[in-house]
Amino acid sequence: MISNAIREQFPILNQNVNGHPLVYLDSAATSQKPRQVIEAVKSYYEWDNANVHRGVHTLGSRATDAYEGAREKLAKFINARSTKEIIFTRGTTTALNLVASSYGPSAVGEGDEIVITLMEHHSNLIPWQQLAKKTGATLKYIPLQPDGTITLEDAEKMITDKTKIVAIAYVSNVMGVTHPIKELAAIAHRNGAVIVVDGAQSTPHVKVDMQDLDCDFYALSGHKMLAPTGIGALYGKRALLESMEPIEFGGEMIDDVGLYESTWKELPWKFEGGTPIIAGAVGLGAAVDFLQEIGMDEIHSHEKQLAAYAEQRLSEIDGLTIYGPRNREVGVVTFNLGDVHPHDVATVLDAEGIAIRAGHHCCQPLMRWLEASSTARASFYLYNTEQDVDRLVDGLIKTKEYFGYELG
Ligand code: 7TS
Repeated sequence: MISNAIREQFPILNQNVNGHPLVYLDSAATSQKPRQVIEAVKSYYEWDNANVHRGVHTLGSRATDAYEGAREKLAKFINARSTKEIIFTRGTTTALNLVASSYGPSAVGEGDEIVITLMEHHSNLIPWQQLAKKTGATLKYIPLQPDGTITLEDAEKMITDKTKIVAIAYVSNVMGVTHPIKELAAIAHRNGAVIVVDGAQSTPHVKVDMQDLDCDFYALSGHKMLAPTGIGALYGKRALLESMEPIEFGGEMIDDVGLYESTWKELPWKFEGGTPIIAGAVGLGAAVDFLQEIGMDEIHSHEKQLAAYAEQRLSEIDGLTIYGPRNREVGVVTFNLGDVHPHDVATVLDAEGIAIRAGHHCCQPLMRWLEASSTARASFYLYNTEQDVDRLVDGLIKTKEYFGYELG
């Protein structure tokens, strides 16, 4: 069971903000960090800091072991077949851009199609838009149901033998929708396409298994799963990564450099030009340990319960519209409170010590589809409790009073 003991391991949560105990409900933007992760990064800098893959000196080997050890932990965590399939990147955005820039032009040409959905984060939309523009391919959108889900029937219609790439988020950062990735991967493969999965919002919250999902590429961000900012990863099937050219050239990624020709290191290093994000990777390794000690199934069921409680409590507030499906798998709940601007909602809540996000959440096409210029979003993680939901509901009732609405 997830308990207060877990919450206590996050030092930042133990503070007052604007005179109230902090309630942090913005983990979809970035998660807080447990002491174990903070200590791992601190200890790395205090004891092991050196550059990797070069010197023979002791600190150099310790740093290399720590960096490569983190890759092993992540590979096991997502059940990749090998560490060669894990490229460290700055985050999901960089990972998706790497696929679009390196794999994209070799796979997509005029008349081909790239299939995505209307609810993609801009990071999983613009790279494909750019690729389509450069190559003369067509970008197609799987339509959304009223609750923001997609149907496999629609996916079957959109994904054809013209499709070369299907790119989709496992979990939406706005609607809290979980897409049927395994089934979509099967449809993509039947049509000779690859599937690229944006795992920014799934990896922190549900158990993910690369071999079971059978996705070809999968992008993730460390900072959303308890690790520091600036570290993330691209998983890719080995044969695909082998066939791809690096997009960043320089130190660390080369095998032999001549005056006019050079060769690259083997996987995964050919995609990691320059001094890598060593301390970030160490932090990500510690975050993976922490998540595994609790158990992803445990985290998932805690969040599912919390999301159900939030859906129920929020729906008691008159005039509040919740977007997205009911019985969501993860703790992302997006809403609007009458015609109060979401920024005003977030400002009043902030005065109560409650942190939520307001805006378009980097999903402008989705906002247009919702016919909302912006929304408010509360997102939960393993350290949140039902009391946090209660504080949110109390804060929203205060917001209504403040803006002169009658209490619901
Ligand atoms: N994809 C999804 C589904 C996301 O939620 C985000 C970040 C990204 C990609 C980009 O991740 P990055 O680590 O490369 O920035 N989402 C959010 C959010 O919902 N609020 O702030 C950032």
